[in-house]
Amino acid sequence: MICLFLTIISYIFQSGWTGVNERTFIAVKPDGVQRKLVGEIVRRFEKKGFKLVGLKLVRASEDILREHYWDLRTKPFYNRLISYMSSGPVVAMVWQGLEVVKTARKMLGETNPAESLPGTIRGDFCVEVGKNVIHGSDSVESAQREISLWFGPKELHRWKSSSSQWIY
Ligand code: IDP
Ligand code: MG
Repeated sequence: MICLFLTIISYIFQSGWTGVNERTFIAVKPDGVQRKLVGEIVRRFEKKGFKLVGLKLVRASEDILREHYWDLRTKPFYNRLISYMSSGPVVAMVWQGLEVVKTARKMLGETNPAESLPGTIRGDFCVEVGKNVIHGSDSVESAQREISLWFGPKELHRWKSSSSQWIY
């Protein structure tokens, strides 16, 4: 009885309080797919220790893209951004782990590749802001909104990673 109680408490502590269930939405943009960067990008997130819980290759509809980039609708580059993002398939992913939103943004680099440090994805693989190969949610709230926009609940998978005890 005590063991069961301790197991439940430790599960709640691990998954809820320590934030290891935080999720972010990452998308390899059409230029990243065309330039064969999907494997490299997935490799970086896997090797970091994050857990993949959703992945699909999709040709995003204009409706999804306009909703996804709603905050930027008044920017002069907005229409160009929508046509860039709908110019080919994107690889949409959900990654999970402790502080994954903040860490993923660091792994991506700055919005403008010219300001992104070497070692970051944008710092290593692209040169211009209009073709910056990858998207990553900028906050936990945006991540929740973007994940529910791009993925249905059945497309997100709960699974136990055998390496998690070596990461947490
Ligand atoms: P983020 O992708 O780093 O979060 P945001 O400011 O949210 O940057 O912009 C979304 C996307 O819009 C960028 O990733 C980039 O593709 C595009 N973008 C942002 N600023 C410009 C610009 O000044 N010119 C052209 N495209 C831009
Ligand atoms: Mg953004």
